[in-house]
Amino acid sequence: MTKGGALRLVLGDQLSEGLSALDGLDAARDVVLMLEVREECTYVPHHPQKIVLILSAMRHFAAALRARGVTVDYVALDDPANTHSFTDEVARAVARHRPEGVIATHPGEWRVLEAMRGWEDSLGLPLDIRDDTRFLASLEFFRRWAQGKKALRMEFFYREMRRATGLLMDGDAPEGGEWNYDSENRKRLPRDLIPPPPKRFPPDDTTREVMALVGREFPRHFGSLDGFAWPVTAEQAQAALDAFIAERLPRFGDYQDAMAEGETTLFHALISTSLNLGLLDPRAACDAAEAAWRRGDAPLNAVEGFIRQILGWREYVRGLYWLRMPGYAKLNALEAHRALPEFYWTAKSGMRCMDAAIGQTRDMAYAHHIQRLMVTGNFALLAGVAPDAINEWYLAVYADAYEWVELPNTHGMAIHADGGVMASKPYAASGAYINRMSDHCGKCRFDVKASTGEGACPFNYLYWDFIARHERRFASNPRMSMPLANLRKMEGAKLKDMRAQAKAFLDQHAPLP
Ligand code: FAD
Ligand code: DLZ
Repeated sequence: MTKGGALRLVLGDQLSEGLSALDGLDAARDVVLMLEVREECTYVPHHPQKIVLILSAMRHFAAALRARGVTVDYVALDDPANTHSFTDEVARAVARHRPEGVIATHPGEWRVLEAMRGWEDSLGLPLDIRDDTRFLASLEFFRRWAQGKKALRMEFFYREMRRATGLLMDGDAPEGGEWNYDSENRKRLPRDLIPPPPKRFPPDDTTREVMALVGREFPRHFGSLDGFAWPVTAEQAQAALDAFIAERLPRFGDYQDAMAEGETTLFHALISTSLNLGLLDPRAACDAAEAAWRRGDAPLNAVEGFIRQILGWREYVRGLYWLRMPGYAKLNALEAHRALPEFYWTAKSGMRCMDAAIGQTRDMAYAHHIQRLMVTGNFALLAGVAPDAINEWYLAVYADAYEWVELPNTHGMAIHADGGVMASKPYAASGAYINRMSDHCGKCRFDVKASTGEGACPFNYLYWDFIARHERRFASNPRMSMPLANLRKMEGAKLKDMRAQAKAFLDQHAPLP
């Protein structure tokens, strides 16, 4: 095998039975190629749990294909002949199998697509790069929607997607009469409400073997391997979704934006790793949530909120990424150039909210959306951290991170580096927001009510330093008129103090040499 057959490449985040690269597979002649390569493990220093998750899920997927009689050529990370790059490993596999052609599915990152585009010439074989059909909107659908539009707002794309899929629709109208119930989804977590913990999947033999390998190979990557509990098969991913729908979906909406001391997951689903690897189908996740609402098991604000994240945000960021790359990654609208403060790697800023978000990131390779956006993202925005530095951090530290989803969320939503392609104004907030949505501030050594002086909350003086720094730029944005008006009312000496304190705090936390 494969004389006359095809070499079918399956990448680490393409672990779906229905993958387009496997369409029409002839088990008698074709070979599936899967590659564990160092280049993919190190192009950013991925969290060890992320590497374990991907390699273990790949090994389980290969075993499932083999059990169905498919020939899988699997190159392991510790294979002495491994050249550790996709391009060179595909060339070696072509030499081994002499296929008629290579079949692949469109990858999730621009840099991989660029590499693939050279393969036809370098291999001297036809290469068929098929669409990735595991999304609810094709790239063509997104392009058509975006065409001629001045602003590409998610909310309008989402409505198109509701119409196109029929999800939560009553004929032509949205169920319940509204498209979006976000205004109901901003509650603080009550003290006596304990969220049910997500389902955990302790490592099996395969995962344990990969954990030992990753521990040996990447000992200096940020993050702990202990406590690994991510789903690594489609069956486990389904069990995680089922548990979420039964136990946490009903309150997902209410507490979607909440943060709380000691609560790392609240009512979130923890399914992004499975969706992004291809272990879970996004449509199935949306259908399961809608069915829970139709049964009366979950309220509409929760179900609409959950479906919007997947049908709206997830599809939208992917469409935007492929529409705007490669230029999108280079944008730096706010001219931010600061290096990443050292506490993004140590969880020792002294700020309770930051250290909680970074600490759980180190321990679990997970933080929920509002921690990513309004804590670590907001800090990077206010501090003026360079887009490349903060993008690399998000891409490295989260188990669900691939550039197609990480980049628009960070670059566009969190740090406004795209100058407003995604969001009409920066998501900038002072400590008051964190105090409203969490109980962190009560236990923090900084005072959230103070903006200057010893012990003032850094988010306060950084916020005003940010607004003042960009005063001229924001003057033309009507959505920034309120903070600008407040800035102008502010006493000059107070602003001066805040700006000096912002500088001192950031200088004190410059990166380690
Ligand atoms: P839930 O809150 O339970 O939401 C359910 C699902 O909706 C998620 O699993 C996810 O698939 C989808 N979803 C929710 N919000 C978004 C969003 N903004 N964009 C895309 N999908 C969304 N998500 C990633 O999958 N990978 C990333 O690398 C990533 N980087 C991010 C970086 C920043 C700065 C920000 C602000 C957000 C990022 N997100 C990313 C989006 C979001 O934070 C995660 O999808 C979510 O926290 C995953 O946890 P969950 O499964 O518990 O999600
Ligand atoms: C992220 C990742 C890692 C850490 N390792 C591998 C690997 O060894 N083999 C593989 O096929 N894929 C890996 N991946 C995922 C790829 O980086 C991903 O497929 C591309 O970034 C395209 O989305």
